[in-house]
Amino acid sequence: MKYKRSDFPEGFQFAAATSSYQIEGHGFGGAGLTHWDSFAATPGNVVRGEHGQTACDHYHRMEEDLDLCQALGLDAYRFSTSWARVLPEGRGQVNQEGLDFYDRLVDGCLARGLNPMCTLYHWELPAALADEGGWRNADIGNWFADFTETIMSRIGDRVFSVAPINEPWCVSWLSHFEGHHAPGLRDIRATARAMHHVLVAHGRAIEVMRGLGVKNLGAVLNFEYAFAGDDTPEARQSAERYDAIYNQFFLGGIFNKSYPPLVLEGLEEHLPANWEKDFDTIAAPLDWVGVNYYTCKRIVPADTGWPSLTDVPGPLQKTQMDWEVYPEGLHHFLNLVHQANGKNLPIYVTESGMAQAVEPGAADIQRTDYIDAHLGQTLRAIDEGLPVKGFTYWSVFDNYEWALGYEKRFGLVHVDFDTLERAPKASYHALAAALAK
Ligand code: IFM
Repeated sequence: MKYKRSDFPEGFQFAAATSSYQIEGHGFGGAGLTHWDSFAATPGNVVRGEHGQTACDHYHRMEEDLDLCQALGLDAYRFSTSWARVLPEGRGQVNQEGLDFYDRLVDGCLARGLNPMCTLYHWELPAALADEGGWRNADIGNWFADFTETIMSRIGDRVFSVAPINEPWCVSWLSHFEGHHAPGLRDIRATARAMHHVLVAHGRAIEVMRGLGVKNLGAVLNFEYAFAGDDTPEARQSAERYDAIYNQFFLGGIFNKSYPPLVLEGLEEHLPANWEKDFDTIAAPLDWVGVNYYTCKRIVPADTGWPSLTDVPGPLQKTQMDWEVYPEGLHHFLNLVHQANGKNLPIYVTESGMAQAVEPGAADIQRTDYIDAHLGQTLRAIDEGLPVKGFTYWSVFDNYEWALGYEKRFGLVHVDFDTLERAPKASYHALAAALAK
């Protein structure tokens, strides 16, 4: 690799990430059903109907998996807790086995010198709460606050950092407007409510954790660079609208107590009553901000209702996801987030990575190039004075890529989904060499 640990400031955190449903195996340890189980069981939603019941069986192989993170030379491990593993019905009865699992996970990180970076929710909503409307139901802020209290009362004293919700855009827009993720809705009213409630839930969780004395609380947002797909004013306006929905809405709520006018023009009439009154909760002060960044999109107008846009293919190199590789976008969003928070908050790249089908032992050059290019843009921002404090690769392991099942391989470690055998790829070894102290 081109870059190495010594190119970065002292204390910079090199991390890698996973999430609960994507690796643990939700069939184990008394976890309750989630909306991903029923979404995956519905024909046509997920490639080959694949689901997370076994996934990487991290539930039983956690020690071996943390050993791999340690041997890679990481400073931190970013994981998530499953709401349905801790509270199988979403509320009420606690699954002690689930709490014990996350307790062992945090201690396992600490024993290996890995800072535990925790995300409370990475998309596996308990099915019982989905039955009650899930993210559309205004009560979800309180349900999520109770879950936060339960899990953080157990592990909150030992985690390095916590973010309540991974990628609010995916939880709301992708899942309620585009219908690509659970619960698979395509409904503008549901979308507006989910977008707002996800931010209220974020704020309530921060409030609860401050009360418990949990330290180092942040938000993890995802971003996609929006190019105009052609040289017309209409394409430029469409790209601005896409940018407002994807990149500005959640930042606006959290740091500016407002939503962008370009989003309100389509969503305002569908928001819950008195939505402005929730901004004090939503904008609870934070200690850091996380940027998840993978790619760019080329946006053109579409002859549909609001937001009247679609995307077209671009010319850059693509990954197995068919996503263009545009590292400069990361630099753009580090700057955007820096300006938006206005408080010089520490920024972490909490996810960046690429999928490519690579067998163990084979060269993995596109992945190491991708990491190098995104580390380069991170370093560029640091050199310009931005307080970027860490970089997290997605993901440690090949895992369940949601509606695309198990074939999209983001891992530094290859997983054979028949035998569940782990095998570090060439990129794992290259990164280990770059991180060696
Ligand atoms: O696998 C996902 C992850 O769950 C959230 N961020 C993007 C990754 C790649 O699509």
